Amino acid sequence: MKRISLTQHLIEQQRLHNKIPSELRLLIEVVGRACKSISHAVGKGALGEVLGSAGSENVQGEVQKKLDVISNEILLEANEWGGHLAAMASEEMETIHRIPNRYPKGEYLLMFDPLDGSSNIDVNVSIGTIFSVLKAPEGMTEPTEQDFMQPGTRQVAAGYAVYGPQTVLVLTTGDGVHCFTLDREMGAWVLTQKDIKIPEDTKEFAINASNQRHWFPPVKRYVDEMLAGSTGVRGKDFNMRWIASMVADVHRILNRGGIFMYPADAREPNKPGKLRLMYEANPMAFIVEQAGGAATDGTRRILDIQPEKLHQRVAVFLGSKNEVDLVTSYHQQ
Ligand code: AHM
Ligand code: MG
Repeated sequence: MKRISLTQHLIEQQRLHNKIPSELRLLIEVVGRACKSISHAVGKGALGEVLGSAGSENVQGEVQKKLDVISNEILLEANEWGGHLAAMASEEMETIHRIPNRYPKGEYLLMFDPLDGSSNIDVNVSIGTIFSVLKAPEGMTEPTEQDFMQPGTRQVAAGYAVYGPQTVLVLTTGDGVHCFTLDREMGAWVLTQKDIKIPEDTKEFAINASNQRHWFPPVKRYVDEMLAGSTGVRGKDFNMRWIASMVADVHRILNRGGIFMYPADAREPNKPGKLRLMYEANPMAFIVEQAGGAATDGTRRILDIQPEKLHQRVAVFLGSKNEVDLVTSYHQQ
């Protein structure tokens, strides 16, 4: 097998489509390098004394794990000095992180969830990093939070890494979705899947069913119909999977289809869902759409939502197109 590295892939994409400026390529490679470091830290586990709580909370009131904090630091440090960024934002930081004055500034804005699936860190289940890249608005001098308030359609790149049995990096720059596997001995990202497509139909769904009693009627109806199996209105049996790491659930769906749901529910009417729009839902929606799937918040296309706050939450339905369309239609009735 001819091995194509991440760098070679990006350069060839640039030659073919003229869509990946060298600054963006550098940015993606730096994020890829940071993900290698995170993968290394995750892989050490108890031996690296990286497990357990950091003894702090993030802005969303969630207890930070040591690896959440370490991963955030790795991404900040890796991306600060390259000159490709104007600012960064992270699940683990209350407000944006401007590039320090000692470094040159670039025209991109980077957002990330440094380590997604925090509840799985200490139990050796797949976790990952999610990132999204926007262009800074024209004429911006000193970046502010407002400069990040762009809908997901404006993303120029998005991706995630999964730290699982294998470490993989899944990436889109708007020309399909490609997957790279980390060759741990060589320290290289090697292209292993090109132009991934999500099957339009599926018999698999993912939702945290312990919240069932709080669901709104459209979600209840949709899940009940799947659970009714082959004798119900859907006329087929469905299987359920829930890893509690969005990266791992989305990666399964990308590879064999399925629908992932984290709906809003009746518990907190002002808190639509658990997942964050800017660095979880948007990048995943971009990837899923690029793979031929769909992503909505039940009524709207996620990528069309105009963000209002950095840590804004959103309900998420994404994956196989026909299923996302169906559950979305139940919300619209
Ligand atoms: P995190 O960013 O704090 O790790 O939270 C996001 C995660 C997702 O990866 C996952 O889909 C979801 O939370 C799991 O939630 P729950 O614990 O309710 O099943
Ligand atoms: Mg997360």
